[in-house]
Amino acid sequence: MSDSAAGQIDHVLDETRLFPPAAEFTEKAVISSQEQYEDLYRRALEDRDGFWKEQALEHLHWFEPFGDVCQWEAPHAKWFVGGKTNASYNCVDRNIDQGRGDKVAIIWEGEPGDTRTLTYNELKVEVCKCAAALKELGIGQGDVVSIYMPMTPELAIAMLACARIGAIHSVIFAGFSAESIADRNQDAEAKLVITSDGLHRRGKVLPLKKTVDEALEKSPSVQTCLVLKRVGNDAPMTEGRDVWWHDVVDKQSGDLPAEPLDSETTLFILYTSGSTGKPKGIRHTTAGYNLWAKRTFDWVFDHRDDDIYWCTADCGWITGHSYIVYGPLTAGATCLMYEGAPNFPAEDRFWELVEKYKVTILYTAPTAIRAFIKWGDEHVEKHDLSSLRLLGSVGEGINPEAWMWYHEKIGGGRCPIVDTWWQTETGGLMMSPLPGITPTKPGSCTRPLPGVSPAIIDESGSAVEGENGGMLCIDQPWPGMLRGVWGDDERFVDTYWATVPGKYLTGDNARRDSDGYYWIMGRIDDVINVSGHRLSTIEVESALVSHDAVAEAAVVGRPDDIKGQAICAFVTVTTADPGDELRQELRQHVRKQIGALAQPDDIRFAASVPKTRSGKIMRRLLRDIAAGREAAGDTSTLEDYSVLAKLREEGS
Ligand code: 6R9
Repeated sequence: MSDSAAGQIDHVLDETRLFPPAAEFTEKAVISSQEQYEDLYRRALEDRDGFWKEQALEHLHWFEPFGDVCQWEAPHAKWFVGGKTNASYNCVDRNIDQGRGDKVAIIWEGEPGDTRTLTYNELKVEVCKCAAALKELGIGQGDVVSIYMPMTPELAIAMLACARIGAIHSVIFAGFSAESIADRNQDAEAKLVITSDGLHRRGKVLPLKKTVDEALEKSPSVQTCLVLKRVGNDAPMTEGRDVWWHDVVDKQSGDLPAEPLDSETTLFILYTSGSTGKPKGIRHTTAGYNLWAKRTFDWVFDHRDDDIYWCTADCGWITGHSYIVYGPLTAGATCLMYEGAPNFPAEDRFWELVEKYKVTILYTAPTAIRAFIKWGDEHVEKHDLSSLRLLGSVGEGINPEAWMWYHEKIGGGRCPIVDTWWQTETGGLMMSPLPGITPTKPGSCTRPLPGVSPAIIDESGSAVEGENGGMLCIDQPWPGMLRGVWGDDERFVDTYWATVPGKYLTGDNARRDSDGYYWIMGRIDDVINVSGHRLSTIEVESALVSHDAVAEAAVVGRPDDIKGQAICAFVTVTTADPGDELRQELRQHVRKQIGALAQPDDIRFAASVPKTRSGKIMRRLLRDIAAGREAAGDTSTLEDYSVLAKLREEGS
């Protein structure tokens, strides 16, 4: 048996470009020397308790001090045991205490172009009012509140209002169906739902409240529905259950003290889909999560007082939780929040926003970057993007060609790119370049942050060294780690801790190169095995995307009698009427870039590939299509069902 057949992955695509940080960036950076990083990294692991004690005392407000820093009985962790803090206090009041009351916390722009700014003082008033209203509606500590709202300031306000009184928020992305909302309401036994009459999307109005009404027919635990008027349609209101935000929130006093909460109080649950079974409610707690979001934000986004920071995610995802709300607000940042689509009214909306608000830090996703490339450079070139100093990427691996485009066209060649690898479960960033010191390689999330101890493990459970890949695990607890799966400890243990005992299984494959840089190779289940060689999907996809005619590619394996698996590539192209000639050319292109081994057996041209609602390519469904099977498993997170039907037709 060859090495690769024994569970290692053949690393095939050779990316050797290296981009060192510019000296002027390094000079002012939060982490400005390699020694400083090495020292933080060493201390966080060698003197874990001492390190995190210092961090927690300096970066969070404590109503009552904690005792033990970390109690760890794998897989259950407690951090800052017995201490009392409050995430809403840390995000709002603490900034006011430190003299930032008049600083702008949120600059918001709605899709129709309406705008609003809130200083930290103003944000506090809004959060207090909403928290007081929730109390009046019978919500208290430990109650679950589902939030199904457009990206308005009230979404962040509602999250912080829950945090203020110890209620647990469960944000549900406002693109999910009634069925998905009902599932989540039931699983969490939500008592109250916050929604709006509707939301603006690409110039249309979506009737959110109607969807919620449908969900509430199957959500017996929900007693109250709090409704924000956003679009002014005639949303149906049910007497005795539904109340308007402006009726119950606006009249409250703007001063409600934050509840001192135990460090391990559940702050929120956030549902993520698994490949099988119903979505899991990932549970995060107060102090550890809050500290992790804050410190990773400081380190990686190199935050300075005059930054205008924009994370383009939706608060319905973990990225919105940690890097629109908890991280940046605890750090006292000024955050831009945008409600709508990137291509409304035109494909330059993001760049118009960057220019208008002089955004300095932009954090977005590869799926967006690939769309911008497809839409054409002219939309970017219309705008002055010189305010930008730092760019971030999250959600999927970024193909090196997309990385180069981001670097050159958006970053003007001067902005470092932080490719941040992390998960809903990790609470915050785990591996990322530090923009002042890390020379970057397109496609690599580089190195672990202080406190993160990754291990690459083969199928026999042993650590794998060197360039060959394996399962990415984390072998030490960190403050932001998930504390469980809501209501299902067995699933928590089985999913994350049973495969490699005592280590957290991320579900991703990764390899580490000779510089100690990590390369995420995709989900473990996505690995393709061609004649005993295990290939990573992202490398074959990146080779395809580096061809001029290719906008996006998704690569999966399908059963093959001779090779075990054959490679099937779904390709979205920029040219009209692609045919056999281009197919041949793309095969040759991959052969040249990687080798004959990685040459796709099938190439299917597709108008689009199926993605999750957060923009990740859903290879699991493509595997079924490639094999000619019906798509199995949970499809509730699929963004557009019609894509599946089209692909099936094209394949037949
Ligand atoms: C934050 C977030 C987590 C999964 C993760 C991995 C993929 C995220 C990535 C990346 C390569 C990156 N992923 N960031 N893969 N490079 N920089 O996206 O959380 O929605 O839970 O997804 O996304 O596969 O395991 P979540």
